[in-house]
Amino acid sequence: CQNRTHSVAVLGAPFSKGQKRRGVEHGPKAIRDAGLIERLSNLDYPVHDFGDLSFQNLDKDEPYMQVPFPRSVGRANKLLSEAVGSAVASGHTTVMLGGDHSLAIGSVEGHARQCPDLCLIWVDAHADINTPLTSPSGNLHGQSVAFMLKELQNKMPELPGFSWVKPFLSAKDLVYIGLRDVDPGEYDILKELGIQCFTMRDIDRLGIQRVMEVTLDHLLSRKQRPIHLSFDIDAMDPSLAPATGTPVNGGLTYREGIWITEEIHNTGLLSVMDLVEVNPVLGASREAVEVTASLAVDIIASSLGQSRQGGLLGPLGIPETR
Ligand code: B3U
Ligand code: MN
Ligand code: MN
Repeated sequence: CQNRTHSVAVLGAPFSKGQKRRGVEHGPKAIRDAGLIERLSNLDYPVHDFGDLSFQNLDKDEPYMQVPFPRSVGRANKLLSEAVGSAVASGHTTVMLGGDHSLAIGSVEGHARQCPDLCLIWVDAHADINTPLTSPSGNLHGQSVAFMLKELQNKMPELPGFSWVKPFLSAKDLVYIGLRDVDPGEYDILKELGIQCFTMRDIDRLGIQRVMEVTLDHLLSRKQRPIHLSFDIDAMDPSLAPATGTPVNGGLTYREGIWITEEIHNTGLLSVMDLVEVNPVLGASREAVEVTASLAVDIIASSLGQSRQGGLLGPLGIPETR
């Protein structure tokens, strides 16, 4: 697990069974169509586009305790875990394009297998920390973090499709940013485990600069370690990211979103990032889809070092006339 980006791997995960609305499986294509690969190739390292994973359809996948498609979600995440693990093992800073946010289970698990001391920054309107027993919807994209946490081990039933996942993350190694729609069961879990959270209210109070300072201090002050950034596009304000399944008003501004990713880039420790929940079918117009996908590209490029301050010209510097 190296720090500083030398090369980037892009991996698409066209998958939507962590929730019930269709369309989010087209997220990877929408983000690529918005020019992702070209934008990343303007930064200074090679970009390897590994294309999209192909997920098989299971004909029989009955709900288990209100949870829809458990076997499909479990299997897709196992495949993704292996793909992310091998991209990280090859030394690439890896970008996973979703797909719904249940995919973070496989993405973070595969990353953690290679880099067991990673820390996780979860940027989202939602905490995605329901257990199957607290979830109001049953949807697995609202439960991803619960599968990861060691402290929730005795609160997680065994779901078909998930026997390969063993909890691997401690509550102290996780920070949330952007929360504004937290279910009662989730609130209890966040409080009981003492998880560091910055809700939109905290961002209003402290400012995004201070929020990132405390976030990075919380995760990195004892030692430098790889960062996993799991970025749900619905963290951004719905005026900026309308094409998503569960928009919530009062989200991050463009500049707050970019500040978060610039600060993460500046640590030199970003190892894997997820960009999830772009749903091109839910945009009210073509323009709504395009602004959402192009925002996703900006967030990814900024995480990987695209700078608002400009960059160097190259070794020769300013051309001379004589
Ligand atoms: N917390 C709710 C809603 C939700 C979670 N994640 C999204 N929506 N995108 C749930 O279903 O668990
Ligand atoms: Mn989410
Ligand atoms: Mn969300």
